[in-house]
Amino acid sequence: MKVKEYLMAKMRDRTIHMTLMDPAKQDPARAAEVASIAESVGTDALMVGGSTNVTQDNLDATVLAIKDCSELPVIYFPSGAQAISRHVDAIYFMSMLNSRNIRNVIGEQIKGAPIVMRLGIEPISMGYVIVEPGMKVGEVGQADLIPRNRPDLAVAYGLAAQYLGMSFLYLEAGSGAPEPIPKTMIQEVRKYVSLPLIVGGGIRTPEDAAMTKSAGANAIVTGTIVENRDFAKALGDVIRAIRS
Ligand code: 1GP
Repeated sequence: MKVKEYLMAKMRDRTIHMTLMDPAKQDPARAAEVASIAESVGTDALMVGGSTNVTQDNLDATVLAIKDCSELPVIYFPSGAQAISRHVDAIYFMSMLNSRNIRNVIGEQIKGAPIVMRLGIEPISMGYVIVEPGMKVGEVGQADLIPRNRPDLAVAYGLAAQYLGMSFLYLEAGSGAPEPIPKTMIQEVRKYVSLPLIVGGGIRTPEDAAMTKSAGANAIVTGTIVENRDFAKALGDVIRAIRS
């Protein structure tokens, strides 16, 4: 089964959870360990990517190590075309819709598209929208951040992604954000946009996860949680809140 179909099938039944690992933040052996613990506590897919310091070498080594010890789909979450791994199961072929820099909207995609074709990686089209505070990804992506009190603007971006024919919409508060995307914003986007909705950034507790799910997210991404040495219980609690 293709990765997009796998995700869509799961999202038809319930909200899913994806674990994000940054190849620059641990060595491949640790990434493999993190992936297998995340799988054992019920994550549905693995995402690999980071805003800075992702190289072809650390990306390939991380993906290969993860693939060795997990059956879950591994999806590349790129910050540009400088590194693309042939070993992933799919790539989010994404556009940062609210970047002021055209490079993040379509430039890197033009560089990456022929590589994705040549390597035969499944592209999953995604509109990526950065909400305040945006953290590192907002800064390096030169995002015109969506203010937290402007759900209408998030809806407008979501509708634009839908009308442009994208498959998924990702609302991102930024890795390590002090708070997740506001509930009202998720609810408004859910009300008007029919694309599968991925939400991430700042989700660390079962309460954050439950709020994000009940507001209407189809998929919840967490990354920072697995940067702690002993994360199994914390991640398990978050995933249980998403599944219950
Ligand atoms: C970042 O949305 C993801 O791209 C995950 O964020 O690290 O805050 O969980 P956290």
